[in-house]
Parts: sequence; C-alpha cells; structure tokens
Amino acid sequence: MESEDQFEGCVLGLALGDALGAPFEGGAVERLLWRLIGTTRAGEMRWTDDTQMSVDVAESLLARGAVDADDLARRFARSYRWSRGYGPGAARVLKKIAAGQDWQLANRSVYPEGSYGNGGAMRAPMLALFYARRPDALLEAVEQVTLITHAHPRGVEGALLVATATLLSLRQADPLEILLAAGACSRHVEFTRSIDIAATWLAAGVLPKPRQVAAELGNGIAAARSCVTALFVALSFADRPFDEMLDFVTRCGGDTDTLGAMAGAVWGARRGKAGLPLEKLRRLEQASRLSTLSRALYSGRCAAA
Ligand code: AR6
Ligand code: MG
Repeated sequence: MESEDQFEGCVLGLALGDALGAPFEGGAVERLLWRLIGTTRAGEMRWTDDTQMSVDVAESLLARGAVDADDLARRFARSYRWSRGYGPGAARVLKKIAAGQDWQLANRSVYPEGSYGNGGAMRAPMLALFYARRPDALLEAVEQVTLITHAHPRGVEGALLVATATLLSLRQADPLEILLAAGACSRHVEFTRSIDIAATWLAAGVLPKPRQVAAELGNGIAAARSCVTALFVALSFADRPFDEMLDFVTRCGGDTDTLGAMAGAVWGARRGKAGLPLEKLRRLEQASRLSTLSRALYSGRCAAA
C-alpha cells in the first residue's frame, strides 16, 4: 500500500527535478535568462510550467472531485505567466482560453492535430496520485486532462506512459516491469522503439553515457523524445540517490527541466520524500504548499476509494 510520504515524494520530486533541471535547459540565451529569473526574492529555486500545471491539475481534481476539463482549462489559463517558461504553442493556446475561447477549439488552433509536446506528460503524475485507488479510471482521466492543451495522439501517448509508470512506482514494482507495463500503453513506433531499447538496457543492467541515452531515446520537447528517456533514468536510478539521478538528467541536455520533472515524479513516487535531498528541498519555491497539496491528494485518494 502506498504511503503519504510517497505522495509527497512524487509531488516534491517533480518540482525539485523541474527547478534543478531548469538552469540547464536550452541554449546560451535560455540559460542566461534563467540565471536572471530562476531565483525568488527570498533566494529559493523557482520551478517552471511543469510544476505550475501539475499544481493546477491537482487543485482542480481536489476541488471538483474528478476531471472537470472546463474548470481545469480556466485554471491553466489563469496561472499562465511567461516567466514560467511555457512552450510557445502552449502559451498561445492558454492565451486564447484566457481570452474566452473554448479549449476544444483552442487546443487545435496552433497545430491542426494538436501539440505533441511533452506538456501533457509532465503533469500526468498528479492523475496517478489522485486515481491511485481507482486505477481503472486513470487512463481516461489522463486523456481528458491532456487533450485540453495537447490534442495530438503522441502528446496523449506520452502522458499515458508517464501516468502509468508513476502509478506502478507508487506500488514499488520492479523497474523493468514498470517500464514494460507502462510501455504497453504505447502504440506509435516512436515510443515502442525507445521502450524496446530502454528495456534491453534495464534488463542487462546497462547504463550508457548520458550522451548516448539522449541520442537513442531523445532529450527534446516532443513527448516521443523525452518521456521514455525520463522513465529510463528514473528506473535506472531507482535504488540510487536522487542527486545522482538529477545529475544524469542534466547531462542528457535538451529539455532538462521536463526530463527532471518527469523522472523526479516517478523516482519520488517510489522512494518518497524521505529519499529527497533535504537541503535542496529547503531551497525549493513554495515547498510547503506542494507538501500540503500532496497530503490532500493522499487523503482524496482514500475518500475516492
Ligand atoms: N507540429 C509541429 N510542431 C509541434 C507540434 C505539431 N503538431 N506539436 C508540438 N510542436 P508546446 P509544451 C513543437 O508549445 O508541450 C517548455 O519548456 C513546437 O515547436 O505545446 O507544453 C515545457 O516545460 C512547439 O513549440 O509546449 C516543456 O519542457 C513545441 O513542440 C516544453 O516546453 C512544444 O510544444 C514543451 O511544452
Ligand atoms: Mg518547463
């Protein structure tokens, strides 16, 4: 049975992975910008859109008792701030929703098929927490929440993968089993090919260099080029310290904040808050708000059972 500490570990692990990954994201310009805005006035590490959208998902689920896409779309739009580093397409979609457009139109207004970015997957762990005691309802809920901003089938596929892996990490299943069971949600070859490679490495106990992991599994903003990478790293470091996992994430390069958020959530769901580096947690923006939210999700999941 999963514990409250694991729920807290998942939420805080996501935020910590996001905040610690953010300074390494993108090229020289992005890194310079984050050096300017990546710290609060109180000297805490700021998190990005990954954590903000996760907070929005959790707060909406708790307020409404289930997925309420209209409510959540409004919350996403209200929370939008450019300084959180949202993806360019997501930013445009959220501004349209804020201006009154129905999310069902806005979500295909930038790309006709919808976004295949990893913005749906990065917030999916919250659904695994809320539906931990009702796993049969999880996949449909993940799809509904993802569609609000990421209507492309690959955007949804990434979210299903990350949510399923988070659920199984809460149950502390074997890492290879987690990867294979989560991978069973995958249909598109862009995902299944990466799952096969990652499963071969995990089964053999092989941890290639970060550069090779990034080259083979990806480190980009597309869900199909980051979700399996994050899972592989989280599962490879399942029994090792969080800091070592995060160091590996940052050396993978690319979309390091979202790789860190997804890997941090999956790792934290297994190891709990007790496994997270305390000194870094003390410097995390709004850590107590996140802890309170995780405890509400924990009791919410009991009430929902
Ligand atoms: N066709 C072409 N390009 C696309 C498509 C598509 N259907 N979908 C996505 N892209 P976006 P996110 C490209 O903007 O997924 C932040 O740092 C396009 O270049 O929906 O919410 C977050 O923290 C688009 O701008 O954002 C994540 O790390 C990009 O993919 C990351 O950005 C991202 O899709 C993605 O966030
Ligand atoms: Mg981000």
